[in-house]
Amino acid sequence: MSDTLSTISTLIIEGKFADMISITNAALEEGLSADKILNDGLMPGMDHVGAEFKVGNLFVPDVLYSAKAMQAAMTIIRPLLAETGVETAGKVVLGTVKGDLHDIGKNLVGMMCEGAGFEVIDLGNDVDPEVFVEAVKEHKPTILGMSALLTTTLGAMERTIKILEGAGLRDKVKIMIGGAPVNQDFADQITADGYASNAATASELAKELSK
Ligand code: B1M
Repeated sequence: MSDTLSTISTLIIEGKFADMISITNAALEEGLSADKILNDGLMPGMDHVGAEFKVGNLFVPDVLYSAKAMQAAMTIIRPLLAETGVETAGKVVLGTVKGDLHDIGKNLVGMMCEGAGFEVIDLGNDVDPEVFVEAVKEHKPTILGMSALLTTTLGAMERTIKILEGAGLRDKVKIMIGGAPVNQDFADQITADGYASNAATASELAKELSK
């Protein structure tokens, strides 16, 4: 890993959000691509934060500073990731499900999909099933993407699919789901069209489902 990528990971871990703009610009000036900065600098840092939070070595405020640092860097690399898509691959309506405020992973999925050439309509977090369904009606996306990070919010994915079925829209859109507690078995159980374990495979899956 280059020194700059390693510094980016460290700054994410330390939550040094004020330094993220300058280090991200320095990485770009060094010739590092936006996706390399994301995959080899920012994401390893965030993975480390998640692991340390889990074992109690980091606390909620630490994680929030790291998330803020991640978001600062993303303001610079988001448009660059989006630029790498040469043609519109389709439309993705994306959101974190009802009751769930985690949006870092969902935002990464959105950015990777933009990078893969999709137009992304991000509904944010804590999204009601009915709001997802309304967005499908309004935007007619190729893909509906739902993210959940809490085991307690997984049920909202199934509720959304049921409401889509009730509205006669289920066969109009492919459903992609993801998030730490989600797996392929769960996707099969709720009849989602696909599951991706990370942002990179999510954009590949979105392309696959759009064929
Ligand atoms: Co929360 N939190 N959190 N948290 N948090 C987890 C998820 C947890 C595992 C931590 C732990 O206890 N070890 C745990 C859930 C336990 C469970 O349900 N099994 C947990 C908890 C309990 C909570 C609270 C309840 C804590 C509390 O208040 N007592 C609370 C809930 C609030 C709510 O949502 N209602 C809470 C709050 C928070 C913060 C606000 C402090 C903050 C969120 C900030 C934000 O998102 N803006 C936070 C964070 C940051 C985490 C951890 C540390 C990191 C999550 C993250 O951003 N990871 C997390 C621990 C962990 O994951 N190890 C934890 C980095 C991100 C890049 O990965 O989100 O997994 P991830 O996304 C990946 C893949 O999953 C996938 O691609 C992404 C990129 O590669 N993916 C998709 C995600 N969505 C996808 C969608 C797709 C496809 C792939 O298709 C559409």
